[in-house]
Amino acid sequence: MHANRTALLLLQLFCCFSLFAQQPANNPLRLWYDKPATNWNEALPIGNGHLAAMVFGSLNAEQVQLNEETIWSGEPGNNIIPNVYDSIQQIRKLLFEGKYKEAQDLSNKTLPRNAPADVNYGMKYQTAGSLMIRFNDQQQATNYQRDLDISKAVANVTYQANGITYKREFIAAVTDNVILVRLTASKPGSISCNLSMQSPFKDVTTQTKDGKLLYSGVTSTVDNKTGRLRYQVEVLPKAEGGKVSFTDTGVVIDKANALTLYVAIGTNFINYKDISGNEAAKATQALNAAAGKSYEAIKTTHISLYKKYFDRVSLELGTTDAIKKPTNARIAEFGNGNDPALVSMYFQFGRYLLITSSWPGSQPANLQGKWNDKLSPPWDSKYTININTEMNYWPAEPTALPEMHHALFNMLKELSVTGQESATKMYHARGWNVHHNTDLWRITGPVDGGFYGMWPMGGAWLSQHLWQHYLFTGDKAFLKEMYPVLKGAALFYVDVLQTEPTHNWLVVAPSMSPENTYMSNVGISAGTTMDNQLVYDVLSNAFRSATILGLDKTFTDTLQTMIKRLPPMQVGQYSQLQEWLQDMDKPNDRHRHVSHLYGLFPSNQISPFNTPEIFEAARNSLVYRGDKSTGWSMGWKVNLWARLLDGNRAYKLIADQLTPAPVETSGQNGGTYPNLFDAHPPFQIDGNFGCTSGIAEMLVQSHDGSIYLLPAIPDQWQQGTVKGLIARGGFVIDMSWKNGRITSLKIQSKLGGNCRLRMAGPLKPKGSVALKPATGNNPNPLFAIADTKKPVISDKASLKGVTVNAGQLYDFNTTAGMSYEFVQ
Ligand code: FUC
Repeated sequence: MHANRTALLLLQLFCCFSLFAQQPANNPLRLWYDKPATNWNEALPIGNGHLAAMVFGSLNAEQVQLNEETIWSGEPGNNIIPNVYDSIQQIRKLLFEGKYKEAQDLSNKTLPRNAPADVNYGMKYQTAGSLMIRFNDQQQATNYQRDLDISKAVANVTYQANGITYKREFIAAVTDNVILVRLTASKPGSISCNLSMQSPFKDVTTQTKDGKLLYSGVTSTVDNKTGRLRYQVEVLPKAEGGKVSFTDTGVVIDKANALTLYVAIGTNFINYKDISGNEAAKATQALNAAAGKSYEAIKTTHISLYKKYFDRVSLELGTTDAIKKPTNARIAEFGNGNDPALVSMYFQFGRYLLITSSWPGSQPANLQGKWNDKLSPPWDSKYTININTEMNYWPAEPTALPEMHHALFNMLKELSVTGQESATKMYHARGWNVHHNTDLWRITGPVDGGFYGMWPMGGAWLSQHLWQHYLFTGDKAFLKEMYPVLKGAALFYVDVLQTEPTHNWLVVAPSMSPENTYMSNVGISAGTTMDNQLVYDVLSNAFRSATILGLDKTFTDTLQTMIKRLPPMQVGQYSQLQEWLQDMDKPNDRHRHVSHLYGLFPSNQISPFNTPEIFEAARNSLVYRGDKSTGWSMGWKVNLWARLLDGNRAYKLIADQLTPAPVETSGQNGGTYPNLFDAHPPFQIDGNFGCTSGIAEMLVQSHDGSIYLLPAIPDQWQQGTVKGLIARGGFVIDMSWKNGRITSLKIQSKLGGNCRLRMAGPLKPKGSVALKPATGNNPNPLFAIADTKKPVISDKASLKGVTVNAGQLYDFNTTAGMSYEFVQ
């Protein structure tokens, strides 16, 4: 090598390593550890929506466990069970006669739990295997650190051995569809390793060709679906110096100065009904497109594009010495320590996971986002849509990542097609529906039999996300594009609602309050509270959308008439919000689902100001349910306590979430793994997203006619600063606070219109626009409140009345594109 180039290389290496030496342990957005991962829940996730990887950082053998988002078992096709309509009619009759056990028995018989060979209960998301990088002996390593910098979406491993500093970097480039691994060392010629692939798939082919390591296979056959999804992993090693040689199934790198591995994965997936693609051609194309660029070039554009999204929101809740400890120690000590920066990192980690799992153009995040090392993951790692998939997208709008929400919207468009089959064949109804699960192939029939599976509400819940996106963005073109999906979701309920005999209310039957029972092994019901709330929302959203777009007058008349006939919410004998149409709740019911509180969060049908009795009853229900539960259940409860305007209780749920995860088999009590992944247990990503959303709800709420600033601040957050949270109406909020009072506030209006604030006290204008006390309804249509019916209250209930911190309401008019500043 030319002397100047050697000097330059040494200078670069010196800069690189001295940078590391100075890398502050106090970067607040860095998960870091002083030991390699000993299991998957300690490894660190990277992803670009399409590709994902878990990095272990082991000394002798680095494992980069790979995923590609379309590697699912099976093949295209729906899972409708034929000839069930007559039984559904019969179940309706039994329910209305009060023969609940008989109704459940018939449902179980009609949709058996143990799948007959010809029924498909949903496919499995499967791993792409692992790239293994085996090194020569380095067991005497010192100063070991591995980290994930979520402000840049880069993972690193560094250590010293034999006087040499080694560094590994990992990115899943959001700019190029490749994963890159970069190995460097402080002394030239120090990188010697072997590359190979390993996988739990048995029937795979590994070969070396054209200077690459190639690995290919086909996914599993499950239930009645043959595995036809083919994939190919391609690894291109680019060494600087040293020698690269190939064996039949591996690559040997000898004494390189530096090594970059470009990893691409292709599949034959084109869309949910077309798998005629060429996996090898797709992998090669992605690899070739990236291989012409240097690692540094890809890394630079990757970081800057990632930051465009990530940097929109910042949150500071204070920093203590705890930040100097490894992340696993901080989780272990959170309960008895003082570590507000762990909460802000956990909040931002949720945003990191949303960006890296749902990058525009990708599939929506499944139960594990995109990270899975198994062939048969828990619950198949598919989409459970009676809570989990929705929860994944709760943070999308308020934490300023609406582009990531589109992964879900695209799935909705597809479900609105496949769901017509279940609507027509099972229910003789127009429109579309989906039950409690779906997968890559957009199945819409019942999964797991006539108990869990008899829940025809997936379309009603998922389609709320379309309307919410509109409320945050005011995007009428989007509303118009998605209107057929919203209309189809509503049309299904127009056709299936049944008149229940006692009050002549219109209800869904059969259905259930997700996964819960009101009698031993009986959950099937008519008119559960959650269903009534969901139907209210889906019909109202279709009505409002059609009205805004000036469409479908006859249809909107029908919707209006039907909305009037929906059941009111009911307060039962224990002063609780009833979960079922009949007063059958048990105060000792600790079930993880809190479905009847959907009306409180994510919906806006329960308000301390407009429906105080229901608000109080909802709070009683949540108290009865208790705090500790599965990870996602606690994530939901953070949002619910925030909506109940109780910051200390919401914080308590965050603290419950930030306790070390119990062993996987322990069942119901969730927590957090060392890598900050949520534990159901086992790992399930929804709890991460739910908690991120809940923290945003503690800071800003905008569902109840105004923007409530600091609605649920716990004692622990005496002061702080948040920037970039989004409120409905397209308002961007930056604020600082001290002792619960806002000290400075900046509101940027993207859409213009009236801005109504609810907050603890008055603020002075910094410019010419002053706040004036608000009266009457908010004239901004994006703040319209729910028209919730008066509740029916049991004679046995004893409501005490609620006192909440209502703050004061202020209005000011805004112009699109302008910012407004206020100070204490
Ligand atoms: C729902 C939940 C379970 C689990 C599963 C994936 O069925 O009740 O707790 O999260 O989804």
